[in-house]
Amino acid sequence: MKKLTHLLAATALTATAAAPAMAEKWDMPMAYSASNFHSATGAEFAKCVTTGTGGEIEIVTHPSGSLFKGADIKRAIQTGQAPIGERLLSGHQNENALFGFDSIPFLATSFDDSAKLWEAAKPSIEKLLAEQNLTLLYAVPWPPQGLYFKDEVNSVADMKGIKFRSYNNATSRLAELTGMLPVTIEAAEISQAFATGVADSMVSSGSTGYDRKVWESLNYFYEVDAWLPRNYVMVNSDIWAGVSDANKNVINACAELAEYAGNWRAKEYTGFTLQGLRDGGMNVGPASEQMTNELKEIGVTMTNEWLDAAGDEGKAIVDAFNSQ
Ligand code: PCA
Repeated sequence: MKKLTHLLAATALTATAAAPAMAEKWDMPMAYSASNFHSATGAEFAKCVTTGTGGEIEIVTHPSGSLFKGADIKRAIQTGQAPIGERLLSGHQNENALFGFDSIPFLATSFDDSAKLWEAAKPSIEKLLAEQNLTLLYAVPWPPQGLYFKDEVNSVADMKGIKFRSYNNATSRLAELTGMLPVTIEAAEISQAFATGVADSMVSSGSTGYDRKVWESLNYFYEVDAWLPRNYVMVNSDIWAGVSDANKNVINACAELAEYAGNWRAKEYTGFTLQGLRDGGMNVGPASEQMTNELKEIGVTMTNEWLDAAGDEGKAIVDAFNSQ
């Protein structure tokens, strides 16, 4: 962190001391609510860049999918409609299975393991993104994923026929394998979906349930700790190539700081939001032994399916993770 602070101070000074160049405004679409810790981290990152570049690059965040919806953010950045933005990495699993490395049930279930898994996967993901004209700036995990239901559920059999809100391929597949009916809905729209009965369950973090006040419709949260998916911030590579070295240094230093702070916030937010769900009136606790064991079996199936789909590179990621 010391090195980082020095770098930041040095680059900020260089940037402000230079003759003012043309100021650029970078709109930064983000999919999750302004109050969410990812959005708060993004807002701090934006401020850091704006200050650090002496206003040469001003980043303005647009949370809650207000500029582009989550599913449209990557394309908007690839095509230069927006220079920078944040998206759920595993949302791209339908393009390439590798993007789903962080949504394999029960592979990495703690913050420490999630960090190790990310270390193993990062070079492959950076390469995939680079091929799509995207440069990775930073990535931050969500808290562990648990299961939300309206009614009490003690086994996979109890899940049969329940309408399930999904957010990527892995979550849709989980619904299929548990006999539920998946419907993909952006986090920004789930409060309404639950209120109107479009869905009665989902897998997500305590954080998203808290942000969307799901206790207004749902009553149970089972702490399954299935996986920790990741959000990442990307910049259009053509635009990145046109940024001065001094400003690139500032942005990279701000990104490093954001990743550090975002990880810290994610951990802090885990307990805080689970308590928030309880305060909202939800039953929060571990799943029954039977349900846990049945979900673990489904996890084995999904791990094998992912390894088949992700090929040698996927296997190398899992092997590198397991050997750490
Ligand atoms: N919240 C996001 C993704 C993972 C999470 O915890 C969502 O539910 O859309």
